[in-house]
Amino acid sequence: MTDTIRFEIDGRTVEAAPGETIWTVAKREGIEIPHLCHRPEPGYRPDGNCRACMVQVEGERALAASCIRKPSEGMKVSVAGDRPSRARELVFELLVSDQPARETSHDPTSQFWHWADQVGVAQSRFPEREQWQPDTSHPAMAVNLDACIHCNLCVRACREVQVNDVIGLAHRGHDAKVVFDFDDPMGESTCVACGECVQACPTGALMESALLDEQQTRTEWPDTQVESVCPFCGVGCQVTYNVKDDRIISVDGRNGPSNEQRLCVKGRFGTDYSRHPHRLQVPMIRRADAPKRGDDKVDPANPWTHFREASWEEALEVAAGGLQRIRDRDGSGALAGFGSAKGTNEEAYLFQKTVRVAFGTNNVDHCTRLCHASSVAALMENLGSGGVSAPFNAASDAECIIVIGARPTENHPVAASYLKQAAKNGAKLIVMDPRYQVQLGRYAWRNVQFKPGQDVALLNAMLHTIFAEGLEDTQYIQAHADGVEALREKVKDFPPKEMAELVGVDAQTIKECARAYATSNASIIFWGMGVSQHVHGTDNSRSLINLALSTGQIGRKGTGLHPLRGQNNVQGASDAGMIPMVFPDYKPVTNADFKQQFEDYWGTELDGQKGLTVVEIVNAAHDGEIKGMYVMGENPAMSDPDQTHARAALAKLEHLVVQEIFLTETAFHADVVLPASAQQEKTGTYTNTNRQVQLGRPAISLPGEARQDWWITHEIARRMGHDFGFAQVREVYAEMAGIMPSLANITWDRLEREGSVTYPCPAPDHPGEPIVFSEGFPTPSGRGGMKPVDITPPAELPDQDYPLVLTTGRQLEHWHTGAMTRRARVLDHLEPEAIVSMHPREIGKRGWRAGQRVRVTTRRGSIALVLRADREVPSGMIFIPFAYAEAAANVLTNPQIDPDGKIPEFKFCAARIELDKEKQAAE
Ligand SMILES: Nc1nc2c(c(=O)[nH]1)N[C@H]1C(S)=C(S)[C@@H](COP(=O)(O)OP(=O)(O)OC[C@H]3O[C@@H](n4cnc5c(=O)[nH]c(N)nc54)[C@H](O)[C@@H]3O)O[C@H]1N2
Ligand SMILES: Nc1nc2c(c(=O)[nH]1)N[C@H]1C(S)=C(S)[C@@H](COP(=O)(O)OP(=O)(O)OC[C@H]3O[C@@H](n4cnc5c(=O)[nH]c(N)nc54)[C@H](O)[C@@H]3O)O[C@H]1N2
Ligand SMILES: [Mo]
Repeated sequence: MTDTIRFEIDGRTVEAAPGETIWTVAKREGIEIPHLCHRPEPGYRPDGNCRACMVQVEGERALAASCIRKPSEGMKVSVAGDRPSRARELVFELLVSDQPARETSHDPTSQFWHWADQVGVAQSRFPEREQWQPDTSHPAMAVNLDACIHCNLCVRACREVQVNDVIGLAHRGHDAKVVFDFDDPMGESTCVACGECVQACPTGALMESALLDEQQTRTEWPDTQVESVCPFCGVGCQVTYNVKDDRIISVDGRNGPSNEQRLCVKGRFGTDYSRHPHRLQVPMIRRADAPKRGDDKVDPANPWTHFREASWEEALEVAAGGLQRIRDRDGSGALAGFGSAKGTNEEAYLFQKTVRVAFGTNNVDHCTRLCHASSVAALMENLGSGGVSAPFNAASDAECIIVIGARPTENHPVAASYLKQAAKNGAKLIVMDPRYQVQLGRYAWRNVQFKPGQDVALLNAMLHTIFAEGLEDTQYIQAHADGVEALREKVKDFPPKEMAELVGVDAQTIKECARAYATSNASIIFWGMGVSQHVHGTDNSRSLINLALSTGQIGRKGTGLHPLRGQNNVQGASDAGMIPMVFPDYKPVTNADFKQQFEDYWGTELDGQKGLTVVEIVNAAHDGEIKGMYVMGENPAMSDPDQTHARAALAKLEHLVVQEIFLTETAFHADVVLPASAQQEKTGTYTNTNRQVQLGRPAISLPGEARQDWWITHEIARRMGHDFGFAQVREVYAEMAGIMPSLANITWDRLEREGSVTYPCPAPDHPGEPIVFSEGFPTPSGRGGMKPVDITPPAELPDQDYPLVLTTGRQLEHWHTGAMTRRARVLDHLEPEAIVSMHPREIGKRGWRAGQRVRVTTRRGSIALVLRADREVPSGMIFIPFAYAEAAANVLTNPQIDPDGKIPEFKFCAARIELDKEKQAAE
């Protein structure tokens, strides 16, 4: 290579690529140079402030910090020489003098002490400095500034890597001090507990408090470290589980392609749910004298009022026998299964195979139906593929980024860090959401706070501007997209000026956003549940596709369409065929050829009719048409809309088998409860939102008699007469990969070696294609489709009795129905109770106070919870997260569904709020 720089380190000739520092080259050459303020991991800018990495450059008087100094041709660098060695020693001596003595230090095995040992400085000859008070105000992290060396890594971690802007360095010189916000205790600051600073801190000044005793001394060290993936969201962060005595004591971010070492509060501090005492440990069968199903709640700490213990043999016989009985008597159509997007690809594949082969029906679905079903419907219809066109990290290459109906700082926090970084580096970030987004909005070029349910009006108005001003990409359209004429005609009816009032955004802003998106060299769109969870969710997504195709903002670097996938394995579970209309890899069940292909592969006859979807299955159970169900790793009694109806449906089932890790609200209704494996206990692959297939490994053992999910499903199929003959997980993977072209070139061995491979993958040594659709689309014509769409109002509009719009969703700390996160110590501590958010002005107008108990009522039901003041929520709207069983949002929500995606309208219904009279009286 011509740009290579040749220079010498300690007399050895070495080569540097352009931009590389002396430190990086030395490291590659196996020459260790101490470092404290320098972190070679991605995202960290060298700062050169601690001077632990000093080297001598021949001919220069002053020593140089090797972490920041770049070599030049012919330069002679001395690392081991006397002068640089003594200088580094002195640096460590000074630093050691400022540290608590090693025996009482917070982390005697920290990076700092490691390097002090290497340099040979154990004790200092300088006097010790004054003591600091520990800051233990945060439930997950302890701050002990007596060990702080002002290396500034935590500041860079917080501001530059995770872009949370909480940590700063106040004062100068000897008084310099790390502060949170305005020198607040960490636990009272705006810290979102991503823990990046803890991971970066080289001295133990910032540490996981779980590793420390009361004297702030480290007492816990891992005996093993296991490379796995995070169990929570679709970002798919790679983690290292640090394990001691069969318990995860801490979690670190690993250098995965989607997270580059970053994590969020759940991944880092929330995996202890798997060791919660409520974990199911023995198979259970409903007692003959138990109360009627669904009539009352079961105490997960004492399930014996409703269930009795059973052996695996008995439990599996009863579970499979009940399903078989219904199949024999009422036919396959009387059975259905809900699988899990939290489980592995192999579990999902086995689950859908069991329903299709052993139950004999396509009635198999999962939470994707409640999630991106409408997005996928629109994407399949118009682009021929439901996956993302580019990874979220592509935001770094974009000039314009639209985030619409998604709240990534809470729901995909690691992805959000890339979006915030891109915005800080100059990309125009446009946030479109009825609820203002403080965290992301700070970095936005435009915050478009528009009226809920008006996405089509807003997006059509943008398209109007694009066509009216000739900003469409005619060349791209000619080459790759159909339907432009009809679209152009349609959006003529949506001039921004006329849409402004309906949408609640001035025409100028709409036009500016349209221009920015259309004219930038690379624009990318991210969307989430605010787009998909409406009765017009598919139309919303069609509009986004229209935007991308009309402007050619897809298929190139920095462009694309990215529906942020929610669950850790919702992409994989969908790919694996846990969808009622399609076999694995989206092969329509109604297509005779595909049916034949799968019949041959599985050696059995299959059902050629589309199965029912989640909400349809619940309705069919309510109507008595579905009589038996197998639910694995989903909690529909909490996550389905119109909960009273959903639970009544579950209660009506003749036979319900629930395979879970906790006794959930769904399991309350079960006849048989099968104790399964948590993510931390199993082997398997997961596919994240970026289409990266990644390997998860077991870190801890199964509790009690719990068994692996895949084994349980396999047993149920076997006991219904279909022995698939798998002995281990990798065999399941091999069968999947054998019939799923999407997994071509991605072998199990490869995943064990590489940890992560993106599909589609063109060759066994290729890392996979992060960006797709550069040469057109996987549709029959090879072209994408633009579809004109009209405004469909939400199914239930506010009126006199129910004057407010109720929207539901998530919080950073909780996972969906709370089954897991309310059993995670730190997460539960951070968000302990059910709340409804309302703008403080609206609270004031009613003469109420935040913190009061209120009652929220819709046409479906009523719940009582605590009122929270939240400036993000616009007037006329209230927001409720759906994680709290004691005040379940889905008691209130509207089950009306989108005609194409069959997704319910979780984001919009009419509601009323009043003070909770009973509670006020009791106070
Ligand atoms: N902490 C946490 N993270 C999660 C999850 C979790 O439970 N907890 N769940 C995971 C899953 S499965 C999913 S699907 C994702 C979901 O992630 P997101 O899609 O971010 O989910 P939500 O919070 O439900 O809603 C997103 C946004 O839609 C906005 N919105 C409401 N109504 C409208 C509307 O009419 N139009 C538009 N454009 N926006 C609207 C809301 O104000 C909200 O900001 O998160 C994943 N990550
Ligand atoms: N009101 C309202 N409702 C919504 C939404 C909304 O925005 N608003 N969003 C919808 C969306 S996008 C989604 S994705 C759904 C999510 O709905 P669900 O999938 O029903 O919600 P989770 O709480 O994630 O349920 C996962 C269950 O799996 C269990 N589990 C975890 N790991 C394992 C495992 O390894 N093995 C087994 N066997 N079990 C395991 C957990 O204990 C938990 O009970 O909710 C939907 N419902
Ligand atoms: Mo979801």
